[in-house]
Amino acid sequence: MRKRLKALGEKIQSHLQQSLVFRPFVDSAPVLERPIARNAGLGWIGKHTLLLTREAGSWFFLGELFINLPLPLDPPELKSHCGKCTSCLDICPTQAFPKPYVLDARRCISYLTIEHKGSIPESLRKPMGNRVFGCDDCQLFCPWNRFAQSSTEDDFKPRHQLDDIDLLTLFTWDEATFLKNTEGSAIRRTGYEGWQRNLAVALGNSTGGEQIIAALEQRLSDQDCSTLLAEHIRWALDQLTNGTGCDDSNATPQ
Ligand code: B12
Ligand code: SF4
Ligand code: SF4
Repeated sequence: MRKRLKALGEKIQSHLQQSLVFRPFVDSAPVLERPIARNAGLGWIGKHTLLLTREAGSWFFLGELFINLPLPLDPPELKSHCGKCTSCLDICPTQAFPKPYVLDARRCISYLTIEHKGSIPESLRKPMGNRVFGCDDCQLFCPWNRFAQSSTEDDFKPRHQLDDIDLLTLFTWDEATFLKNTEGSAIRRTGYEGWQRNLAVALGNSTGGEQIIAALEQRLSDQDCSTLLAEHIRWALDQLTNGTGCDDSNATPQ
């Protein structure tokens, strides 16, 4: 998206006599993307705190091109079209919304599995279920996303069968395989240790079985198993061996 915004900047430049200064952003700098988008009339900010449009729901990213050219202004979208709906607030597995339009990022699975580097608070591990990278539940249950269309862009297509693979296979990837299979993907952001930490939690929430327990124990005995990872593996083993595993969780990641 950033490359395309750059191409747009170059195209605008090609129509101008004066020199244009421009810079594209896509989730890449401290730019307040949602309020800017709302103020530019692109849509409203929903109770789940994401930008929504009537046509595309919230299944899109935001990007912007800053330019030194005065342009006509579009009116802001001031009205919320959420109405009395509270689906996103009710469905959130970790109850991350203290009130509508406010997210406590510390409780959000997206933060915990992607951005957070340390230990995942124990009280939030069970509600994480089998989510190992990000979470979309508040969007999945939003009625406006019924109108969203799937992207035809190759970049959005699943790679390495990541949409149909079991947690155990992912957990047994070594670091080289992790790096190879996540090349060019946002998943790399979590790092190998974070990836294994998330998978350990998800395996602890699975229905378990000998193979899963053996894989967790094997990893725990490895020389390179960090203190952080070991703590999550021990938690997972405790869930599985003390019969406290989650009933509604299967062994396929989301
Ligand atoms: C930090 C961040 C997160 C954090 C916190 C998210 C949050 N809702 O606060 C975490 C890691 C949890 C996260 C998760 C996700 N994110 Co995110 N995230 C961001 C990021 C990088 C910065 C947002 C931010 O915190 N800005 C700083 C704060 C200060 O801004 P703000 O919250 O908008 O606050 C403004 C107003 O709301 C208001 N305000 C807020 N609080 C208060 C309080 C008072 C008293 C007042 C007066 C005003 C006020 O004033 C502020 C200034 O204008 C943006 C990209 C960007 N650069 O904007 C993406 C972004 C919001 N994320 C995005 C996405 C897709 C996601 C996920 C779906 C990813 C996933 N699949 O896991 C989840 C969804 C979770 C959710 N329900 O929000 C997209 C959203 C696209 C859309 N349609 O809206 C963005 C825009 C990235 C992009 N370019 O596409 N994200
Ligand atoms: S992304 Fe998941 S955990 Fe985060 S607020 Fe939405 S439903 Fe809750
Ligand atoms: S689920 Fe309902 S309340 Fe939440 S953003 Fe969508 S329409 Fe708004």
